[in-house]
Amino acid sequence: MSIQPFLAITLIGLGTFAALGAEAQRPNIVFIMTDDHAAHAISAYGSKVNQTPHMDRLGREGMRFDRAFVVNSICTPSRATLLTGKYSHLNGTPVFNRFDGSQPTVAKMLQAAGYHTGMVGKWHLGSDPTGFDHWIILPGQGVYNNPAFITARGWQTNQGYVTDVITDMGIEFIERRPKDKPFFLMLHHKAPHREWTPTEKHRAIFANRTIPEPSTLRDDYSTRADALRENEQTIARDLTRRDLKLTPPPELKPPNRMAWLNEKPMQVEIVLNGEKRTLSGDALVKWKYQRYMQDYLACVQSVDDNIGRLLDWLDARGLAANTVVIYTTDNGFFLGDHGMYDKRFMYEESLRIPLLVRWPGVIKPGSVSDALVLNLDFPETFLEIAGMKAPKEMQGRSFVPLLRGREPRTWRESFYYRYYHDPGHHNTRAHYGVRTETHKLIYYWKKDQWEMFDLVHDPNELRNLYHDPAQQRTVTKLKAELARLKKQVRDDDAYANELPPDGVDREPPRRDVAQSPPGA
Ligand SMILES: [Ca+2]
Repeated sequence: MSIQPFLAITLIGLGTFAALGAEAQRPNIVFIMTDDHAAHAISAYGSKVNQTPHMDRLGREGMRFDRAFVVNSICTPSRATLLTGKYSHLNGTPVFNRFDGSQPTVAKMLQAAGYHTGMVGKWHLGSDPTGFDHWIILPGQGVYNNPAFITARGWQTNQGYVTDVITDMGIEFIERRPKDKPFFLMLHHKAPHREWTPTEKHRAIFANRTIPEPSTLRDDYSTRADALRENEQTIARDLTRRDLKLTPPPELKPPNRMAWLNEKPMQVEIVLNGEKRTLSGDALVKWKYQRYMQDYLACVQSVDDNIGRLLDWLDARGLAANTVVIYTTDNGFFLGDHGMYDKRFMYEESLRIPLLVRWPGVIKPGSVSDALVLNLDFPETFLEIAGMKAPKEMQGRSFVPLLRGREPRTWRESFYYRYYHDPGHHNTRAHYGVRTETHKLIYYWKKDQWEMFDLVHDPNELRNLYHDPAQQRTVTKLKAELARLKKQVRDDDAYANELPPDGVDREPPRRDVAQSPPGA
């Protein structure tokens, strides 16, 4: 261990850190976060559907976390947690409401401690970023092609594909940094968020591939809560013509064209080997899954290419050795698992995030951790990397000891999760629950319905054991653990029945929205 933590605290107090010659030795932090990238679409995580050599490189040269999770699986709340180190009910952002940027954030703390801080890409918090020396963000979700950005000086539009543009901006931020300070860069990609618009180059890679279907694509939800039967994020019923990149008939003009694109087709006409065919039923499910995954994976491939480009650039500039590079995403995603796309639910595919960390000289290359880590832990981890102490209000825990190869005996063995947006998009029912190393208990409280899964014997979460008489001791234990955690994180059901208003999506000028999907 170095004496940096002590020095940091003392010298920040004296305000003389910048004058210290050792300043440049504090590690830089590049935090790359995508939007909706499921861990099971990364080859380092054993993907059966794609290859991601550059993300894999981070794992090979650093550490792969196999049990990294979010505490509220949706974009805006995840980002608020990432900045504050607090659960949604304490940072005031349980759904798509405006983030209060006047509260303490990790960016402000690093900035105050002498880091040059930057935020580039998807922000999606409704308010302007605070605590950053430089920021440039997509309005709301942003668009894939020729995206508009908001800066402190106003709006601008950049030509090009959003993943390339954001990577360029990240590199430019590092290039222009003051050389006497360490830097902290949040590089947040839009990809691979819906509606999954890839570049032509990446689309072509997957266009003629048949992606293997997940074993739970046709899950009938038997034994599970009504929430699954009521969800509106299914491959079979809920993908729109826009999602499926179907081309509107030329005679349709706006707004009818929009309406046509937003409909969820239960029958689709395709041309196969020069022959017109009408797909419905299971043939349509198969086809929809392929269309969805081909575009999703093509968007991921562009992210992977750009991570490769950034890593090469860090090498070329001699920055790699003293820069911690982190790759993760804001929430997991269903890739046809349980018949769904999207996230929100507490099931593994949506709950889990990829987390790959490279820190030369500290992490033993090729390490793997199966400790339970959370997006809640990021701020405290950044602070410890910077040699600082986290404020008591933060609710996570720095995973730097894990990076150093030592799992503390007191590391968490369970965690609390809560999803709020109900009524909300995709009709996902509000729920909360606990995940331990071996089990999961979920409570859909508005319906008073419970689910309990044995993750060791049923990793796909297909058998709800909540009502099984043989499992009642486990159910009772998990209920007690859920109550304990709920109290520990100080969740008093604020927002349970009254959610703050939506306020996140700032619409870009209309010309930037125009983005016709490629043909089917
Ligand atoms: Ca997301």
